[in-house]
Amino acid sequence: MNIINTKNPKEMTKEEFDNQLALLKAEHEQLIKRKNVPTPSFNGIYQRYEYPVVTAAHTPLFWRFDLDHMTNPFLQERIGVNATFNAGAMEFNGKIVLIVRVEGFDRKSFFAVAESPNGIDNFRFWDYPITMPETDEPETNVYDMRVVRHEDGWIYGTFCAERKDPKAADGDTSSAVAQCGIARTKDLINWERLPDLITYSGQQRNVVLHPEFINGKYALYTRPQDGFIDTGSGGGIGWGFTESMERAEIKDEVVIEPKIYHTIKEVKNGQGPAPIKTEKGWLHLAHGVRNTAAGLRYVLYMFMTSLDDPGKIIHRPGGHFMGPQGEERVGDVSNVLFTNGWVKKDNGEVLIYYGSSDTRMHVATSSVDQLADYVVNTPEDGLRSATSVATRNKLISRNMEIWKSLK
Ligand code: M1P
Repeated sequence: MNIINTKNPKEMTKEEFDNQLALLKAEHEQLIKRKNVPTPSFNGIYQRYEYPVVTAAHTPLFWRFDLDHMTNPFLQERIGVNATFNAGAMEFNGKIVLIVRVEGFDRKSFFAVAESPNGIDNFRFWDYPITMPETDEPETNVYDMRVVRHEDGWIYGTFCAERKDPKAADGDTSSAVAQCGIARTKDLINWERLPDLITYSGQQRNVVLHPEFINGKYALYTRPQDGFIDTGSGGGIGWGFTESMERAEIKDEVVIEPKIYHTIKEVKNGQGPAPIKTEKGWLHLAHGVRNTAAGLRYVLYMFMTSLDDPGKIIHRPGGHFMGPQGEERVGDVSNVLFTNGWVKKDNGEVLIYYGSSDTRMHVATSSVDQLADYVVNTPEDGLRSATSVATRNKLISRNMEIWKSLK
């Protein structure tokens, strides 16, 4: 409901202004406090939820509107927020926090913390976005932070730092260079910016710090690529070590999880959040990208690496773990699911956070046991139609007797 006369908008009186603002505030509170409910769908692997957990409309009104009647008599939204997506996630002081990629109407992304008591609903942004220090070579855009509580005692954020390509031809105002920005914090408010990761690949996105030291070194999952959009000879998930995070440099980057023809990761893939340690191995969540006549399609998939060597894959379930559905399919960049945050709780529950179509954030719930079962027991992709049929036929014949005995 609007207080202002939309047919003949004129400066609001102070009373109209206050009333309209009260309405906006009440609507905003209602949105934030809306109880989220599981969808009716069942797959035994994870549970989706009805409502996105964070949307642009969840950002505080005081980030967007000038609330002073004197300077804003039309109560205009002065600095709009376009989208809230691709959030890192962690437990922090007994709450679930998302380090959300917030994108303004000006197309610049920044990070902001949204906190919830249960991780399912009631996400509320902290009053101020994160003020991320810049390096000596300031980037144009930052996005997609992975947060990791490392065993060295710091919380690290690794994120994409994007700059205009200095080699771009005259008139090319699109080409960019992506590198891995690094910052660390103890309180998620004060961040110490460290130099960008040095690798010997052209570009980097989707770089994730492994939470434990490996042979006394920091270990990172990378995503080497030649160009900003096209991965060229890169495009797989890489793995490498650095002595220090204060001067992070990977001299030897090995692709451990390559892109593969005619799969869900045919064009490229990227590590999602940092892996979760289980008795069977490290659980990994990632995104895979393929091309279609309608553009790129991004889905989530999983794999498991060895406890002895987290760079060695021991289980590769075929196909996608989660693909865009319903409203998730549509947004600024449609047909995209992307993840860079999940939280394993002490009781084994796992909260999986994913962005849809570069627009909004969702949650799905699962457990370490369910995810490990999925990863270990889902057949691998046989890479041909014939092998897919053979694999499915095995399941069908094992099922037939049970199926016929069902009432
Ligand atoms: O627009 C879809 C996604 O595109 C990029 O993904 P990738 O790093 O795999 O190329 C990222 O910009 C990501 O933020 C975005 O969601």
